[in-house]
Amino acid sequence: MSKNPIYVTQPFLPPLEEFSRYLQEIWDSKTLTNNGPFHQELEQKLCEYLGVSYISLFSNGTQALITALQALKISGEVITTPFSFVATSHALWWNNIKPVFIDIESSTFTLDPDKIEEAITPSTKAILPVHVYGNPCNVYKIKDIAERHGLKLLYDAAHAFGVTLNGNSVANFGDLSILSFHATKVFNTFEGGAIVCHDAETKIHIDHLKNFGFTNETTVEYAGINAKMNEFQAALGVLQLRYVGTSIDKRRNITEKYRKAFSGLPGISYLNDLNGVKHNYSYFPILVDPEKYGITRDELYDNLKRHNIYGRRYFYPLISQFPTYCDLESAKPGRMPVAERIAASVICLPIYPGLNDNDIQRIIAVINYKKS
Ligand code: T4K
Repeated sequence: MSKNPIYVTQPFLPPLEEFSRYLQEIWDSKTLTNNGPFHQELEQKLCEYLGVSYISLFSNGTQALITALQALKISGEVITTPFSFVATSHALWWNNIKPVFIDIESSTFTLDPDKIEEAITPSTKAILPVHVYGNPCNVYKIKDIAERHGLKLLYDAAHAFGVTLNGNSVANFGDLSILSFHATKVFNTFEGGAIVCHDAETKIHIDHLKNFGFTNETTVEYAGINAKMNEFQAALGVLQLRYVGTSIDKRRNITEKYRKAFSGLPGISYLNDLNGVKHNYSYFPILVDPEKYGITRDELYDNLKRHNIYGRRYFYPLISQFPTYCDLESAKPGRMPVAERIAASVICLPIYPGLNDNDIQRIIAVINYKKS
């Protein structure tokens, strides 16, 4: 039995002494939240780093999603993927919107554009695809469908920080995109998130919505929420931005080691880099084919655990299988064969900047030897 536990991820943290200077500034200014100087600095630096026009910071990605749906005034039905973290559909549910689940593509695990049109009804108001694991959706095809049917398009880009498609940030696609800066993400502010939008008017509207709907000191125009990012999170974000490029390089390095180790291993498959995409290597999902590999996904998952290695079966079960959603017509078993197959065979292996070579070899050894 090996010693230290290895989890699916571990947050990157900058040197504490560097952060203490930022904390001193907050202590001196006594500005803790409500669009303070670090908040403004982070918004500006993120626009530059990501190559997006406007960004509005949030306390977390889920609040960003919920607020984005409010900003777009969505009601009725929204077409979405079952292969995501449950926050994607919960944001719809919290807005009284009915999710309509459709299948995913086996090449990227993202929403299958060819399944969208048959799911559109008179109540459909929007499409909510997810760039799952940071793999860009088929954004051009989805845009075309949304435009032809007059649907809003909101991307859940929680996994896609820094990902570009043909040189353009994936966060630039759709009417709005949301990001997550949770501890488990490529870029973290402990908790945090953002909405990316295309024009100043929309940003101002979103900023009002996340601050109770206040439009000035005495006017409340909307039933807004409190979803503001505080100065501690924003200051950390400013510092984290200096390191995120190196973090992504380390993740790419680990990805290459995994790919090399598993290429040709019967029954284990993984995705390669996609054409035109600059990836962020946020996750390393493998698919287990029990016929060829010899043991099932869950047996491998348990073997890893016995070796103190905690992969995660993201995203199993499918969102559509949870009690909140399983009675929906679109959630019925058998309707989304690709998503069901992927959810039944996936394990995300540990990947994070601090994962050292010994630990990588430990993980590879268990997968190569199957039964030990
Ligand atoms: N949309 C999508 C597609 C998402 O994936 C998410 C979040 C959202 C929207 C919503 O964004 P946020 O509101 O979260 O900003 C985690 C995260 O909590 C969640 O943010 C994330 N997706 C989801 C994919 O993963 P869990 O329940 O798997 O996390 P947990 O606590 O089991 O952490 C995994 C491992 O990471 C732990 O075993 C150890 C390590 N870890 C975790 C934390 C929190 C640490 O070392 N330190 C930490 O502080 O959900």
